[in-house]
Amino acid sequence: MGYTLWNDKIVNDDEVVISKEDRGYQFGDGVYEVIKVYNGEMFTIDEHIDRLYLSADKIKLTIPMTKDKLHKLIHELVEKDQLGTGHIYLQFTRGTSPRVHNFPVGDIQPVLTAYTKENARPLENFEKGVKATFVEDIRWLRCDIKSLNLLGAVLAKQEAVEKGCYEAILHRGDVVTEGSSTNVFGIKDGVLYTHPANNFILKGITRTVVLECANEIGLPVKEEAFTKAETLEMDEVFVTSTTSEVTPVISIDDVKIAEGKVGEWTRKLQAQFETKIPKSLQVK
Ligand code: DCS
Repeated sequence: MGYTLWNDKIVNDDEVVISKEDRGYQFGDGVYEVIKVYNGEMFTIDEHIDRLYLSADKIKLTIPMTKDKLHKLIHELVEKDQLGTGHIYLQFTRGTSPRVHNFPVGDIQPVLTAYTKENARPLENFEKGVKATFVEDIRWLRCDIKSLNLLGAVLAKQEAVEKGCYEAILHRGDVVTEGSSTNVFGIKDGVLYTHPANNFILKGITRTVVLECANEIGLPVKEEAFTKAETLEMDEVFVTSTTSEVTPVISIDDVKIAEGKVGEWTRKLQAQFETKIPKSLQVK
């Protein structure tokens, strides 16, 4: 039996009651975060909490507790679950009320649910790299919000999986934006490129950490978009996320990137990322 953080209490999973008229359930009206836990320690927790409040603000949802209180509750959940290495899933919906599209008037309480999941780090992917496929980015124009509305991402990832790929690399017209649940990076002639953090992508927490790593190892960064054709010509390509960390991409639609080998800079970035992980579980 697992536990769920439900509003301001940690309860047994089977005690959670979600209304059929919860706006998250009916409209995807809410925001979420996925937070990595290494050896019982939450990674970049303040950054995730800050982004959650920012996403909530962008959809005019007021989270009914302070950041400190939320931090404390999530910490309690991790302890109660005795989570080692894995992640926390957390979401706020706008709450429950009779179904109308506009925000309900009157008293409506946002609904928080959060739970943990034990998950080994995907070390084999880090080591060998993964395959990807290009998929048209059909999502809305506010991808900077970590919204519960994920249908565009769901359809893209499904297409990737059906093609035997790990990730869908999304593009608007010719321009690569990000992955269905990752940020995309390319390295060409010793420069690291990634799409600027605007409304077309989610500003990944891992993305920020990796840009920091690049600085630390002397790899110049340009936050500039690149095209599909340019992606295929990159010396190295990789994707990042909370759970994927730095995952090398070795082919896109069966076209090999750098002869299908994981590049030197990617290895250096992985090693630098590793130094940031608390009580490091080393990649062997
Ligand atoms: N871009 C999109 C569209 C994402 O959904 C995510 C994370 C990222 C980028 C990377 O952001 P982080 O580095 O902050 O994780 N997606 C989360 C998800 O839905 N599952 O795992 C991570």
